[in-house]
Order: sequence, then C-alpha cells, then structure tokens
Amino acid sequence: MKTIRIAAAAVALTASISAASAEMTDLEVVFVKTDTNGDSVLSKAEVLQVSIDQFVMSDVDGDGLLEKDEAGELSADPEFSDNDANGDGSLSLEEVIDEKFADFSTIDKDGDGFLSLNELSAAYIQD
Ligand SMILES: [Ca+2]
Ligand SMILES: [Ca+2]
Ligand SMILES: [Ca+2]
Ligand SMILES: [Ca+2]
Repeated sequence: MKTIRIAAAAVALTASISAASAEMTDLEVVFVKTDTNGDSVLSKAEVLQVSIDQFVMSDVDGDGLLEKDEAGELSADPEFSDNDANGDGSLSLEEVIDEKFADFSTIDKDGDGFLSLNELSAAYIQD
C-alpha cells in the first residue's frame, strides 16, 4: 500500500511541475534558463555566459564569426547591420557582446546592475 501511495504522490508532483511549466511564457523560460544561480535576477555574468553559449552554438563553421546565415534572429535587417559595428558583414563575439551589454543597460531600468523578470517583461512589451 505504501509503495502505491508514494507512486501516486510522485505522479501528482510530476503533474504539478508540468502544469507550472506550461503556464510559463517564453520569456520566463529564457529567464529561468539564463538565471544559472537561481537568485531570480540576471547578472551581467549570466547574460554574458548565455551570449557566449549562443554564439558558439550558432557559429556552425566554427570560424569565430557569425555570418548572416548563422546569425538566426540577429540576421534580420537592420538589426544585423546595426550589430555589425565594423561593417564586415559578419558578427564577431565582441560585437555580439557589446550589443548584449548595451541592451542590458537599457533594460536595467533601476540601474542596480541586475535584470529582474519585470524589467525584462517591460522591455519586451515595449517592442
Ligand atoms: Ca542570477
Ligand atoms: Ca561562422
Ligand atoms: Ca563585424
Ligand atoms: Ca535592475
């Protein structure tokens, strides 16, 4: 009997976890993924780490530059040309990070050096 009850509890727990994640918006999913230390705010280091990971994943040919066909969501004009600070037609890691940090300062409305989910939501709703 005891085993059955534990199994039932486990099923209930799993169900409530998947219900919770189903209610999460895309933004919340990104937020939780980026918040690697789980303190519910994003530090520059966390944003930097995710940016580097994304860059490395996107750089399919591994030449350290994102060409337009590798840049994914960044490839949309005029964002790509905007991020391509030296105008060579590809994005270096430095160019991508400069852009991320510029975004970071814009989104960090209270200027405490961390991004809260509210600050991030506000920035996305403005878009
Ligand atoms: Ca954090
Ligand atoms: Ca490349
Ligand atoms: Ca460039
Ligand atoms: Ca903040």
